[in-house]
Amino acid sequence: MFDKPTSTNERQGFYARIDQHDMTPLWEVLGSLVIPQPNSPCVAAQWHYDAIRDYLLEAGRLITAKEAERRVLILENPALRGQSAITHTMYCGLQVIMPGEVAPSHRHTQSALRFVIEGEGAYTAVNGERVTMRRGDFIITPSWTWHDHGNPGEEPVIWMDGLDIPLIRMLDASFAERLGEETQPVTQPEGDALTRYGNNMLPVDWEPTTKTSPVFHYPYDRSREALDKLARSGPLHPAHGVKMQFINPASGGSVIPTMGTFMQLLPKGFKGNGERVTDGTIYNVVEGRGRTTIGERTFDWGPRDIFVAPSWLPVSHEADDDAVLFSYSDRPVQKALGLWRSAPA
Ligand code: GTQ
Repeated sequence: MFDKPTSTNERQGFYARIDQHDMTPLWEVLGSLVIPQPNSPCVAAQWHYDAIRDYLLEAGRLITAKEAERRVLILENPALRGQSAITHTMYCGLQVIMPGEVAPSHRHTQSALRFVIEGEGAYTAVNGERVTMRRGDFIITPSWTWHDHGNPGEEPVIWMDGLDIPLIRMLDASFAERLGEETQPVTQPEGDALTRYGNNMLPVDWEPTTKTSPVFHYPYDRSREALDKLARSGPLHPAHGVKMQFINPASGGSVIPTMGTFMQLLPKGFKGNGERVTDGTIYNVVEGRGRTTIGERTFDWGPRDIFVAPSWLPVSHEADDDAVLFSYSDRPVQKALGLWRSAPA
């Protein structure tokens, strides 16, 4: 859109002289800075769970959770290798905790979400409360809250970690510290926060003190039941079926200020229209089989597979069975700044 002016010897000489003073001319770069529509360097990509699960278990034998602090294999966007990023703003990893292990308590300004993929019997502890992780559960660790994970059960437990690490890095706003104790003191009975804040009521004298949801566990059975009823009663959105966003009951906004989290149901036989959105999105398949076309590529998926759709590429889903997809992105950040856009593709 903004074409570069012609190059002359005189101009090149000028650029070389100002270069010595850490300056450069805008007119040489404007066309790549201010572009008519998003053109993400990120690519669409997929990780089949079956192909990577053995590596997670191998990591489980290679290093302890304690030594690693967090035993995680990071899923890197193939176009952003070395940056610990699955999109420009979002991080994605798969964490494994073996029976008997504890991942020690720490806190950081990065917010985290956990989406439970495999196994039962591990817990994550947040704000003095432990929550037992079950498949399909969505759990958050808000910014600057102490959190530790433990597995008193019998089997390895694996979940997906979504964090805003690249965004916080860009903002140079990372702080982190260790508690010093392996586990934080448990002060609340299990389920307390969900009962107190997650039943369409809030304690009468309670005022929020943070921008994060006071509910930190969104159990799968509740989300699944809602999606199922809504899919039956209709109408379906032509591009995304029934898609719900998880919310902070105190604000009606996103659960985590920097990350939007969603769960959608695509009924058996669904063939969605294409749609573009500006938030690059990470999907985790909970149930069902189908395929998603992202730009020029089509990815066949089944339970536990993960795929990523970059900003503004057309995305269209098809489902062979009733399919449920969990997803997350930086949508609340874009919305807060008035930047988020979507369009049919
Ligand atoms: O569980 O606290 O995947 O601090 C990356 C950084 C998980 C965690 C990650 C973390 C954690």
